Amino acid sequence: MSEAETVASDTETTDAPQDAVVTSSRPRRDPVGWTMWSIAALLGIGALLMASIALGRSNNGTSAGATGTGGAVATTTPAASADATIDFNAKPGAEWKPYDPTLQPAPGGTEHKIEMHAIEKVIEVAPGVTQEMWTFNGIVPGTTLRGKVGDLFTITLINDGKIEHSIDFHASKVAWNVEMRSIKPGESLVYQFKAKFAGAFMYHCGTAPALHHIGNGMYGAIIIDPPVLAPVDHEYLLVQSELYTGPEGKPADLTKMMAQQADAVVFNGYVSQYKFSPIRVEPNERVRVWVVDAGPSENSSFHIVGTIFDTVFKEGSYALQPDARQGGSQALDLQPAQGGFVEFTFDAAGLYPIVTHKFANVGKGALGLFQAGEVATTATVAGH
Ligand SMILES: [Cu+2]
Repeated sequence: MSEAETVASDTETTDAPQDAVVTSSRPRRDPVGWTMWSIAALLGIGALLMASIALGRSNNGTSAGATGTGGAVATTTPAASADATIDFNAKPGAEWKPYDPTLQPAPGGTEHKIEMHAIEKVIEVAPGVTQEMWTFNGIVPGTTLRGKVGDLFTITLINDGKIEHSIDFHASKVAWNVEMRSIKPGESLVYQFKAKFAGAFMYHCGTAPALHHIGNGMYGAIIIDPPVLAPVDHEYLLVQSELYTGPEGKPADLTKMMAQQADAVVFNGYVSQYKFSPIRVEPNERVRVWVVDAGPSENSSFHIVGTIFDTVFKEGSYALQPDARQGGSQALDLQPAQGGFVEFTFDAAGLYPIVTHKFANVGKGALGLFQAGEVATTATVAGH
């Protein structure tokens, strides 16, 4: 496919579903079809590279597990080639609903009694691709928990699944062999802890191999608010993770996880989710985005094109706040199992891509959009 043909076919995607804006019922024109190209232009990546990323997906999907040389490779090749292949140019169907990125405030009170169900469930992870995810409460990421320092959390974990599972809250100080023990299908346990420290914590299933359970969807976020949290107009949560596809409708591929050969890198469990369903805010509104890197193995350089973070909170501490230092931050760097938040505004109406600036992963689905105000699609397309 020539560059011109590729661009032409990409512009056809501007007729994507128009009803998917997350935070607003206002009608909008779908601006996303050209996004990969506009980001490429913005960041100085050539169209040929983007085309090769797009075209290279199928190669990636079939070659995973078949790297290197030697006799062992041949035995893994047939299984790997059966893995579901993600088409990064495909669009979700009309029934698709995005994972709501809105972070609700902590519920009142100082005690939180929560039921968590470990359950395997077939979930769409990319347009036309489903996997049997291992989940907390049937969603990936699992249900978000939130409280403040000093709160008491009493979680009942119920295993409604087919295999053993467990839970490990990074916001807790408890014995691994007690609260984090694995339970069989039909069993339950009570995991209680007092939140002693503020942060954007990960929780996950720790049943061996933990790599497989985290890599197949058993993760989520527990937010413990710091005592000082400035008022904002919107709060969102984005959890970055990888996908290592197994066959269609089946669990993810542990071999690819061990080789760190991710098929996709995603925010909130779905390829390019908020490209398909931009997060709607208004210019000059203050926005706080909490970010947790669930991994299992990839880091994040969380960046929003077109703005600068004036506040950064990472791993329990403010790295930056608006003050006489007049500092600005361009990216929040997180390793797996780290979290924090950034605060910012958008100065003008328009589209603002959400990425990890580890840019190989943008072409693999670590891409979203903020839409600030009304956007004239034709004008923005012409601009690129
Ligand atoms: Cu598990």
